[in-house]
Amino acid sequence: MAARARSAEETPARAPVDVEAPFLPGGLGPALAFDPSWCLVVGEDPVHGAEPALRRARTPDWSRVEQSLLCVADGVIGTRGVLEEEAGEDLSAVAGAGYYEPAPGVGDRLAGLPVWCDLPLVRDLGSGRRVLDLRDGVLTRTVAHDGDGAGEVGFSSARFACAERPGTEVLVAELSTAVLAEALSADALSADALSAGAAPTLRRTAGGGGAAMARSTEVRAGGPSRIVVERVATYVASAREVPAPSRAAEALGSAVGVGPAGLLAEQRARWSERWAAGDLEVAGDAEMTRALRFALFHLRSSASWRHESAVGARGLSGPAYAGHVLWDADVFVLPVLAAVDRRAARSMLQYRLDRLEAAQRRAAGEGRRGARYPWESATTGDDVTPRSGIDQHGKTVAIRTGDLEAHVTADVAWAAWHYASWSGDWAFLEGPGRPLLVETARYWAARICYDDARRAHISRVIGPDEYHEDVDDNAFTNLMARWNLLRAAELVERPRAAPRKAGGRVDGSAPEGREREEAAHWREVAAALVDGYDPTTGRYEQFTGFSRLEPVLVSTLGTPPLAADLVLGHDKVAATQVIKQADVLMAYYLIPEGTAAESLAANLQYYLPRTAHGSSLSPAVHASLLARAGRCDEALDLLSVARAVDLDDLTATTAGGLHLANLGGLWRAVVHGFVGAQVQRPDDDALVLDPRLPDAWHELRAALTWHGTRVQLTCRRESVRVVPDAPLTVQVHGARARVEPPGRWIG
Ligand code: IFM
Repeated sequence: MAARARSAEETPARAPVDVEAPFLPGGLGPALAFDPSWCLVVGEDPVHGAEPALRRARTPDWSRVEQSLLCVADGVIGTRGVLEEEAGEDLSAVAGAGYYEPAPGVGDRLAGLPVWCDLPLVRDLGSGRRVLDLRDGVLTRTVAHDGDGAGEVGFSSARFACAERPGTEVLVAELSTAVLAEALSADALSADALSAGAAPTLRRTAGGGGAAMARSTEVRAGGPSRIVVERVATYVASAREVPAPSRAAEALGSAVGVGPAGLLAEQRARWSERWAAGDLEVAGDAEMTRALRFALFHLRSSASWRHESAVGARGLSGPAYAGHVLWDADVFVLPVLAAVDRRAARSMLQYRLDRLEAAQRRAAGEGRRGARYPWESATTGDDVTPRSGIDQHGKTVAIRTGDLEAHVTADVAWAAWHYASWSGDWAFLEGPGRPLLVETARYWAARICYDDARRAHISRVIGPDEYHEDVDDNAFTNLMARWNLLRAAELVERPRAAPRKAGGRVDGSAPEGREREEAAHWREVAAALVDGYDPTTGRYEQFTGFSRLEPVLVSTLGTPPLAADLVLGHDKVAATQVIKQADVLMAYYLIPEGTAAESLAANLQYYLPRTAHGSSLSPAVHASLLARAGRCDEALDLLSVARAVDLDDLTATTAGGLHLANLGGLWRAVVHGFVGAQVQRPDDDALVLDPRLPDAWHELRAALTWHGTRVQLTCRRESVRVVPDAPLTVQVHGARARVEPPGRWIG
């Protein structure tokens, strides 16, 4: 293994291509030692060998899949893994969280930002070997160049998005002059040839927003015929106003003052702190471990601790779903961040809180009290779900989720409660979170209708299973609505620590006495809401009439995951019991305490064979529930399917960005499914654990933070080691124990 030089003077003229180069390019400093459980390799992969042909064959534009996988983001700005020589032409290479622009047909969509990482290299350079090191978020690229002689480096680069200062991006490249594009080669050694002008680039959107990008490029000689390029870029972007370019310039000045090596040191410190606060490892299984860390890495990269975080279904890694925020954010991404990065979870909630008024407007538009959150949300919080799309035959079809997929309102309330349950933060629920719980409960109370027998119903909805539209009394929606009503009632009835505002009102809506009366009404509604549960079978009926549909099992159509709506056609699938994704089972996933005792097994037994996993988020949900039901080996099988969703582009849609809900599902399948962490209430007085491992695993390690205490868990079949950073009460397999640092084995 040949050493790479660290400074311009020391850089050899021809550096051999080395799989494990000990130094990053351009004097950036030592590389971290290669570790397959931390490093995602694209190109020549020491774990898999050559890139699996199957993946490439299935996905014609595999390079766009790589761009999603290799995205580096800091919660504010995301840069897809575009090649430096192609970056300038790619309109979706760089995205900003919440930086939307109006677009016909989709309401708002993520707007492209000026690209910062483009370099004028020769076009046929090839992508080389790229490694995303999840430990510090540094993406490196090493390309041999024929002109340099076989096996020698023509180009190498290191790129990262500064987790410590969101909106600041760094690229350091070292290259042979032979890889510069023709027109530039004569001047390539001159520092000015590649330097961008000092004035920030300003872009405006049609919606009154804008973005400023400032960048600095330093070019220096790196030895005979070699140059080093150091680039730092900073962004300020807003969907609502055009930022002063000076803000980007100021941030740039500060970052350039620190310099790439200093920024890298900050980056490593921040990520090492992050990994100490939240990590997963399956002992002896580097591939699974890497997939879990890949999930944690990208989830953390999708939100920042800044005021609010709009986390789209694909985060900052791609343009699919126009960057819209769906329940994916609330019930799949937020729970992970609540356990590993509380401030980022809080900032996701702020996004919803800041759009409560829009949700109230929508409810009012329906002639109802309360707040109804949109199925797809962007800048204003108005519903931006497209009303139609094109099917596989080129036919225009109606999209009805925006009108009918109402459960998102309860999902948002669940996210607020769940955040408080992980953090132990009643103050959040009693303060900023309270109007959200109250207004969403009001919506459900206004939405229900009573029948002659005084049973309450919610009609005309779509549940998570989007194959069946416009159904009545969807069990998941009703159970979630009931849960929302009861939690809001509890909050209103709870003696308050904080002084009430003038006039005895909490949010300007109702005096205290009336609120309590309202809470009593919510409890009545919750009790009257039908949920489709049949005590004789122990099963919930997914919606009224589901059991009368044609009882088709997915195994008769093919091997899941499959798009059964494409196999059977939209109308035919709706006439069968084939479902797209967990629906009834989603209730067990989110609110097990709101489901009938001991009924998970019967519902899993019934619904799993009917589930096509036509949505990417479905396999991980089932993995979690199967583990809870004690079917751990089947759980691991589905976890392996979920792992492949993005890493193997299982659904051929990763080119549009990573499926964040699936990534969140992977974490949850391990932490809730296998570790058995149950976190239900902010006043839980113990961290409840109930580990169950599949046969193939002998040890599972998890680091997370519960109620402000950082804890490392090592789960084995018969025992758990608990290492908290402060005294902690745990309940393991039903037995309570107080654990003091430095921790101990239990069981
Ligand atoms: O939100 C999901 C939905 O549940 C199923 N279709 C894909 C959406 C975006 O991930």
